Amino acid sequence: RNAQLHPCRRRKLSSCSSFEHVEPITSPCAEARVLVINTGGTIGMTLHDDVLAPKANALVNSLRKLPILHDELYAQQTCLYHYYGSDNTLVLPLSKNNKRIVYNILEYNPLLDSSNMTTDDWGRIGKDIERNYESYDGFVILHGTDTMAYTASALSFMCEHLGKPIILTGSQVPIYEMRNDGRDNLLGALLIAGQFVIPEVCLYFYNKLYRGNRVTKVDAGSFNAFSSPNLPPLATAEVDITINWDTVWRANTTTKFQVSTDLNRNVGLLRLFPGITADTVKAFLQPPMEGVVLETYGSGNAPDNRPDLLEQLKRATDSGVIIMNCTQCLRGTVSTSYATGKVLIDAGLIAGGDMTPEAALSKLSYVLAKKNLDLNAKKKMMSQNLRGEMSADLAGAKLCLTDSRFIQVIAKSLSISCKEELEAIRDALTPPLACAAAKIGDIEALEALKEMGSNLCLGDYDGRTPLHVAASEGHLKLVQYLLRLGATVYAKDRYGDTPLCNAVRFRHKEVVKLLRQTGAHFSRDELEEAGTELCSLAASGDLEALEIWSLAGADMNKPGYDGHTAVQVAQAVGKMEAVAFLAKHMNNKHKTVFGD
Ligand code: ASN
Repeated sequence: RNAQLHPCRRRKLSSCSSFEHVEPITSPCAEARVLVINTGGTIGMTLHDDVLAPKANALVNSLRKLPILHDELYAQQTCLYHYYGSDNTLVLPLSKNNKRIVYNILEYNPLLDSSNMTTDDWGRIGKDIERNYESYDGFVILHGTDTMAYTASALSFMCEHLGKPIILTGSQVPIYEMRNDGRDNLLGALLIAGQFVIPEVCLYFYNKLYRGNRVTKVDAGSFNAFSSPNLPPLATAEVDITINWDTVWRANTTTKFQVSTDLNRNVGLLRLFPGITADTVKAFLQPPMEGVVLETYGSGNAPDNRPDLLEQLKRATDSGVIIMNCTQCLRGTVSTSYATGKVLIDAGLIAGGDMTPEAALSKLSYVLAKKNLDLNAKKKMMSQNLRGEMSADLAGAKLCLTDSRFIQVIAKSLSISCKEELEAIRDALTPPLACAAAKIGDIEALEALKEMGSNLCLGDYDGRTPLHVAASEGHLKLVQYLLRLGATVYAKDRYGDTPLCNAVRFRHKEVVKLLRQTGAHFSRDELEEAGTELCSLAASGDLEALEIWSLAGADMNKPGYDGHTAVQVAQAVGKMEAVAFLAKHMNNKHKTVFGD
């Protein structure tokens, strides 16, 4: 009976009182964990004196009663509450992909209407994500819609080297009302955060997942409240959830995730309008102002017959204020096609491309707070694309799919000519070909696949990505190459294994180090299971493997299934070298932060 339960909770059963009263499930499925941070917003509001205001301590209990957002029977059958030891744990019904999403809700006090949010609140969210990063597969932030685009933009910059999905959502109508958009928004955000490794700060609303720093709120009275005017959605949740992987931003990094909460508050937004006085502009640009987003006309234009105005702008940039040129238009980019645009370059403004004002403002706040950068370095950073917030210059774009000889040959033999069919073939062929190339360490073959526009991060029929294969084979250079291309260290194959698990199993120490440096970590369940493995390695005095497990982040104090630790086992069988090694590495402790 024990064996029929979810494997990660088997061990805990003996002390679970509810177990005897329910039928156990027959086929354990994969589980993902998502942390929901409830900051407030309409989604959890109720009417008080005829106005909407957040209601504390109500959301978890009402979600628990909604079968689409919580499966109580499964929770009982798998001793969910017992295992997670917290009454804010919920679990979704089985997804189409045969996954269970277990989620914890961390509710802030006080809950805020997002109009009351400040940069301190962004910092708090960032720190909570950082603290819980290794314990969850993804994060959902419940947030009011009014300033959601600002928070999403700010978090996108604050979250450096992000490898997991962070999805903001909320609603226009409270979840407690009969007709509401909160249930669908929360459900969609949870399903995506738990099932897809999209390493971005995103915003999910009305069946669409957007890049967080590309959105703006465009409608106060519609469920379709957000728009991402210059970038198509990252995913759509219609009959199926379809991820637009070509658009997903990749961090191209071998550095661990961290959150930078330093933000400069001396920034502002100034919108040009016909007849604006030089005095208004001058007043706005006075110290302590350090960074301004100037919302200009059309493709980044301002009057070129107003020397008084231009002089104020020039004075400010000369004195070190960074002024970004962003358009007032909802869609489109700043360019230099008009004389009325060129005058702003002469005044020292930086072109903001197609950034939204929300993104440009929070980017300024983030960049200006960097203490180790001088003014020129900050200006350079402002004009660079840091998190996919602005579109790249398309000059020198990658090879067109139809240019690829390989695909041409296949297309010819299959009598295919249209672009969509070609893309379908490429996408079907890429994963197994890329994995085969990774197996033999063939970077050139991977490079050729990349030139065809292939995504080298996708998994094959077993969910194994090229990074899994390269890690198994110990191809350090290739692992580096794939990480630089944005391959995710959090991909799980059908057995639930990550590239880190593979590198540990096949004892590739350097690969383990590189993956760890990039932020790879064992899951909570793997850390739980590690004790037994460590005991068996200790019994055979396998120092090499013990070292690799330690490098991979295993807790050397973790007892095995019978309660003995590895050092006790090594002592009992007289493996003194192992005893010495383990004693030295005993302080490598791990704990789950949420709930501490
Ligand atoms: N005023 C609300 C807020 O931003 C609006 C909403 O969530 N729909 O918190």
